Amino acid sequence: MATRGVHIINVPFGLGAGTPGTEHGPEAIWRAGLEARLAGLGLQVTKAETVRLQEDGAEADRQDGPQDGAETRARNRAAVERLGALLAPRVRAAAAGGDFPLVLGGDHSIATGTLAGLTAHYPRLGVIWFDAHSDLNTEATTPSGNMHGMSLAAALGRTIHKLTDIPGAGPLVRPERVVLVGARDLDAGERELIRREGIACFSMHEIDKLGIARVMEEAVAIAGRDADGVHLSFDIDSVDPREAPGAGTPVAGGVSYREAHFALELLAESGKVTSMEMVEVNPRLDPEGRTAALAAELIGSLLGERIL
Ligand code: 4U7
Ligand code: MN
Ligand code: MN
Ligand code: MN
Repeated sequence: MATRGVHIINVPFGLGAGTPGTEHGPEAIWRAGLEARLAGLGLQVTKAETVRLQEDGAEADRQDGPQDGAETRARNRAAVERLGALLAPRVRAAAAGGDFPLVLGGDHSIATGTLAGLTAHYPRLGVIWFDAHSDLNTEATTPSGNMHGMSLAAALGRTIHKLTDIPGAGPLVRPERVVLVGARDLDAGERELIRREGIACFSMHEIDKLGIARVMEEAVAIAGRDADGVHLSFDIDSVDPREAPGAGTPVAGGVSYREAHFALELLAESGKVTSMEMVEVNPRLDPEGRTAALAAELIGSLLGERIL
């Protein structure tokens, strides 16, 4: 990794998810010893800041159903949009400052804000979306109304409120530079969008068949094609629930502990990844803190930690 400074942006936000708790993700990942781990790698946290909505975390604000009227079935849409508008300029500044931007969620709805900030700095950004899901629902196709299942669609411009509606955002993310890794739970509308747009998808089937090393090699090649930056959006539910129990939307049959580490070690070796976000860690579902500990370890692997 060329950069030696890491700029951390904590995003304690959980209103895009159906299950409360991801708003406690950042504190749990820090508590798992993130800073010492980075220091051990010779990396310095040059800046750590927190982006939050004033009212987030208040259970009273959690809404149970679609609240935005007939035009959209997206729950807590206004809050997700406000959060994105606050987050994007901070991410842009982090990237522009030359340090490695590391965003700690929070649920995955924050990704639209992260990507808006990144594309402002890297207009030809590639994206590796490591997730059990594809987060490609729109307000028309979402089965749940939860916006953490729509953030990649928003980044591609497929939802009512999309990446380019965020003030200061760069261009939309291009489908030909998006790679899904670890998918095993796709909704009908998502499948259709993936096929129609020709989005590269290395589902668990391809990982089983090709092996994670080959998959990561191809993922880097696709995301990096004519790109000026490559972002890793890592949803902890990509990892098998046996190893990552603290995820709100667990799906059996995920990548193993070693596959996850190996994948991020290979990304580190590639030297191509210019930013990362770690999302969906829900400490409320995992009082032992195993999931946050894994998240901190995986960040270490992406930033160059080696066994020997
Ligand atoms: B996550 C789901 F229907 N697809 O849209 C939806 F299965 O950020 C799940 O990947 C979305 O954790 C999961 O609600 C969002 C569901
Ligand atoms: Mn996700
Ligand atoms: Mn997911
Ligand atoms: Mn989830």
